[in-house]
Amino acid sequence: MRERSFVMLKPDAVKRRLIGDVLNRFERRGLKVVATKMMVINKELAEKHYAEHAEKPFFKDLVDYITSGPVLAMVIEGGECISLIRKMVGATNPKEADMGTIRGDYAIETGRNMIHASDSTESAVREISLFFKDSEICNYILPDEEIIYEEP
Ligand code: IDP
Repeated sequence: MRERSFVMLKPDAVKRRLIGDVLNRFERRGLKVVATKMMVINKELAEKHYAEHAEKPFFKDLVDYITSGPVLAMVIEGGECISLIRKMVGATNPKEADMGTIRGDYAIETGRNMIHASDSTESAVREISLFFKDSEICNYILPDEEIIYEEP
């Protein structure tokens, strides 16, 4: 099995009807979606997910934002996909995000930056287990994996 990342489309992305556009980017890249869940996150889960920011001045706004509407939580699988997806997502502040990245192409403000993606193996494991049971993650093989990877 290749690396897995936890990715979440935040409420602004869902409300702006950008789910398809963003998922299309990951699929075109050759990555594999192995779990998805649309949900409204409660305050408790939001605070756990963003626990590392608990002392930051923007924490309350962040929790309010992420609980303000539906999110699309997902697990994406692919070769070294944690760093790959972070590159595709772009800088935290969309004004500094490169064109061609998701935030650089669609977003303007840090507090409405559309998407979350795990920043390390440890975060990915922690975040996936916060949002998904093992039984909700699908193991399957795509036929083009032998084309996309040198060693399928
Ligand atoms: P990341 O999402 O690019 O990994 P983090 O530094 O982990 O960035 O911050 C988590 C989230 O907290 C950001 O995506 C953004 O929504 C929010 N955030 C970070 N810094 C600020 C800020 O200075 N003002 C408002 N929101 C912020």
